[in-house]
Amino acid sequence: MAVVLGRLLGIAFLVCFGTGLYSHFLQEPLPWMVFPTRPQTLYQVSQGLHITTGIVCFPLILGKLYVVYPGLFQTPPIKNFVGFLERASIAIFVAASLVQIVTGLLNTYQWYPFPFPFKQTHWALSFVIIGSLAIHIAVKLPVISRYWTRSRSFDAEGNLLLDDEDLPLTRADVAVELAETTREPVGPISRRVDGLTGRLFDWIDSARPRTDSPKQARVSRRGFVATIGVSAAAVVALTAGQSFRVLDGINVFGPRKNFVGPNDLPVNRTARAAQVTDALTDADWQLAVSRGAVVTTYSRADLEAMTLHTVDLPIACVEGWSQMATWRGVRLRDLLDAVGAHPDEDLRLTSLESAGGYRVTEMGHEYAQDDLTLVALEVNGKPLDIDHGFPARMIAPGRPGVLQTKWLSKLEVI
Ligand SMILES: Nc1nc2c(c(=O)[nH]1)N[C@H]1C(S)=C(S)[C@@H](COP(=O)(O)O)O[C@H]1N2
Ligand SMILES: [Mo]
Repeated sequence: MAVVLGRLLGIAFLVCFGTGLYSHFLQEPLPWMVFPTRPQTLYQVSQGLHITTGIVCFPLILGKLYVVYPGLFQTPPIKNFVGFLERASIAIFVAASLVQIVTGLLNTYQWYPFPFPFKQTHWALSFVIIGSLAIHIAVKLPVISRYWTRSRSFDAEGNLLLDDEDLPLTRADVAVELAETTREPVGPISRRVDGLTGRLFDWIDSARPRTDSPKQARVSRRGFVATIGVSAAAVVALTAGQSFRVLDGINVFGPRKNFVGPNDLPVNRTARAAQVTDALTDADWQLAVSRGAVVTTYSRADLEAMTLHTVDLPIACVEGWSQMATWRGVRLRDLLDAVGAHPDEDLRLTSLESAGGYRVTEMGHEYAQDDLTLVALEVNGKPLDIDHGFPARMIAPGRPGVLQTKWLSKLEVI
């Protein structure tokens, strides 16, 4: 069970790490990075996977800790240097993982009852986790490779031949070992496994002294697997609807519900929270588009008078929730062409918002030049609500929600 859960956790952590790196670099790209803009739902899927996989880690980690719990209290606590490395890496791994998934989950509810910044901590801990996992696997590598390379076989007397230990291991040796063990009985398992492993179990079973009455395991294996399986399925089913439409109907715990909010779309940060007032967005509002000394300005009426395009693109928040919406507005490229921007030039976006980490952001040329990237004026058939970024907001394919800037005021070619 420890190995099975360990493998599942290994996969889950790699999925979280990979999708996490992708999300991180979308928000803080290295200078040479260029990102794919298709499929439009790429970030929605990758971040949905990140959050959902993170949530599945809860039952998996608790299950794994339950299984290995007795091993955590061995005596003596540390046997040798490798043993020390192993236990230290596990201690760090377990602690970091628990902090990571708990604070990650709280972040999806935008609840921060801890004294450190979420984003930086989440980023740093991911390397602590992957690093200590690598040490853990490295320490276990001899066991792992022995498992995959060992050829098990039996001699004519039915003694087990192992290729790297004192050979052969006799029935009598095993009987002595078994008499001292208090693990669950192996009998019933042998009927369910085939091949060499099955023969190995049969063989061990046949060597077990008949007088031996092993203590019952704490929980039956079947009950344990069912508990982990059902909890994992339940936490996914009851939250994944925030990221994956098909499960929307049973989204009980996910903090955002589809279609609930102005324009039938949830709001992340309200105009009020961002201190964007009606006065800032009234008829005097203007969008300035510039490249060096060349500046053009547009009122909302000017933008409405341009060729408008309609696109279906999701808002996909880093916190996991996402929703598809139908946007109508001016193609960004048309505005950039008007100031003579080159196809390989990036863009800086400024919002009316007075403070906040996403007031000023940058957009790579791959998004700026994309047909689907709009300065949106309407969503879902109605003018943008002020909470969705009225008078105008950016919407581009495959970008995290945080970069879909609301209440635009300035676009500068850089
Ligand atoms: N100016 C500005 N734009 C912003 C934000 C913000 O805080 N300020 N929040 C972003 C985040 S985190 C998300 S998920 C999306 C959500 O868009 P919505 O509120 O219209 O659904 O807007 C983005 N645009
Ligand atoms: Mo977001």
